[in-house]
Amino acid sequence: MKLVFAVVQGKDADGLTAALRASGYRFTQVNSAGGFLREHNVTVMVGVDDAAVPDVLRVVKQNCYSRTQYVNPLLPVIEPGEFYVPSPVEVQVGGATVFVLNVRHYERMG
Ligand code: 2BA
Repeated sequence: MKLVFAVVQGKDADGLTAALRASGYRFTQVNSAGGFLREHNVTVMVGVDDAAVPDVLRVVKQNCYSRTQYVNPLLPVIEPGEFYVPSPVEVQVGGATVFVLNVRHYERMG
């Protein structure tokens, strides 16, 4: 068994979770934020048999899109009399950042 972690942009989360439900996958979604942009993203955790991993990755790929964001870099230290014109830096985000972990033990209790 594997646990697929997919960090996806907030804008893609509803489409992805609807597609996972439609395909019959059980999953948990956690609201998260990227360490770099500090924007809302969603981490989806899907526990599946090894054989289903390629299909989960296909669903993620079909529902998550790459987007260009612009980030203002931190202001540098400027001396009196100097001035600084900030120019935003282009960053490519997504489609999704995916980790596939081995699961040592899985059990549903109750
Ligand atoms: P963020 O950390 O907010 O990163 C957003 C985008 O900014 C990244 O897109 C990447 O293009 C850029 N970026 C991130 N750190 C950077 C750095 N130190 N220098 C320059 N550019 C940087 P993605 O790579 O598509 O990542 C999207 C989101 O996936 C990340 O949001 C983070 O929440 C997650 N993520 C990415 N790599 C990860 C990792 N190794 N471990 C855990 N989470 C990760």
